[in-house]
Amino acid sequence: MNVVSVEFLRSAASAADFPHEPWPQLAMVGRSNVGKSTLINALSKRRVARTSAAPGKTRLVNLYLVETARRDLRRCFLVDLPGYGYARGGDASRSEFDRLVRVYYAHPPHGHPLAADVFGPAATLVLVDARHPGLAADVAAVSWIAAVGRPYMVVATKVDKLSRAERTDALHAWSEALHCPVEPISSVTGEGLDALWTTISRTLSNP
Ligand SMILES: Nc1nc2c(ncn2[C@@H]2O[C@H](COP(=O)(O)OP(=O)(O)OP(=O)(O)O)[C@@H](O)[C@H]2O)c(=O)[nH]1
Ligand SMILES: [Mg+2]
Repeated sequence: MNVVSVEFLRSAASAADFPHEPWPQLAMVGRSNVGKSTLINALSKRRVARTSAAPGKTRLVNLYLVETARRDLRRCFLVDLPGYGYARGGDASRSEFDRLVRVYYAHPPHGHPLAADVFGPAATLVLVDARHPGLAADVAAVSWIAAVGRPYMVVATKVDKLSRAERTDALHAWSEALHCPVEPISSVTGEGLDALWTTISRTLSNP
């Protein structure tokens, strides 16, 4: 995937800050520390998003505008959302996202009959940690996203930390738990990222 440029647009703290531009938005959803911001950097091949070994780094809706050399997807937004599972009190099975994320999903994407002048996500990339198959918070998040009714795909991050045998078992367990395909990726080795870009382009260019 040829990323021509990537630019941090802004951090959205309320609905007025969500994009007004018509480019399709891919929202990154996942537990805190699963690797959302790191994946944005890996997909862009630049260090634009702030990452951290401590969970809870991303608190707002961070918008990254990507320009690509693909004819089917000239521009899109990669949207870094706050992670879940890091609430005070540690309610790991919480099934609803933070208020800001729910407001974000209440906005239809550009081209939708109800769309106004502020747009929400066209599709979602759900990230789960390959090492922890079937976590309740992730299962709940995927069913929440599925209920939104927009396209979504699931990737299992950090597969570089698993042996071949462990990874086969983990991926099998993940797709059983979520009842959908789960693609292995690693932002460290780059594994699965070209295929992921292809899926992203196909999804965002055919709403
Ligand atoms: N080994 C390995 N480590 C990874 C990978 N992706 C992310 N990490 C590490 O996981 C930690 C968390 O990554 P972040 O990208 O900050 O996680 P996040 O999902 O954005 O977390 P929040 O902002 O708290 O929601 C960092 O130490 C990353 O270096 C991966 O594919 N492999
Ligand atoms: Mg982050």
